[in-house]
Amino acid sequence: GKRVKGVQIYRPFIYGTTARPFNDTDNIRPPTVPADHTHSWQVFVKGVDDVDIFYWLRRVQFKLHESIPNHLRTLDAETIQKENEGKPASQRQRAFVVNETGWGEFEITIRLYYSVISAEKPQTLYHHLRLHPYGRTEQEKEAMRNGGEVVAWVYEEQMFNEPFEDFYKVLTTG
Ligand code: SLL
Repeated sequence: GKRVKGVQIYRPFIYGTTARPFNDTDNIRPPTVPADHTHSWQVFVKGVDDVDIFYWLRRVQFKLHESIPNHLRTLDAETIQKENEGKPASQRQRAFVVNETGWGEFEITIRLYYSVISAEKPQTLYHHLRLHPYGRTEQEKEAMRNGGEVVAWVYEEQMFNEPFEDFYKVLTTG
């Protein structure tokens, strides 16, 4: 195939973590969760406003801390889409997401695999799981709190430079 010369296509997405401390009211520790785990958390990659990204991002691999069982988690868009079949729009999963519990912060390696026809190489992102708000000032810390949650989200734009014609069609027709 040929590349579309002089064209750059951008697709926005969000990645990051959301953490919530276990307490006695709104985030009760399930009985199966070890006693030293202080938080439930999730790491995700998704579209802005949950817009579909599965047509250009086909797989996300999250590499968690080695202390976590089965620390390499691979999610395929195809599998998620199959699980979505027959579900009402409001219940469809639109994110690549891993839900976990634990006690410590660490760096998560996020590997992005693009649509096969894009012929793009996988790309690696690094994201620090935040369980506790951080910052130099109370305002900075407060900005990370969202209700009882600690959010560390990054807005990013994926750029496709001179995409192949077939992929360009997919990108521009949805
Ligand atoms: C620290 N460098 O010492 C970090 C390591 C590891 C976090 C944090 C284990 C969860 C599980 C967990 O939370 N590990 O056992 O499933 O703070």
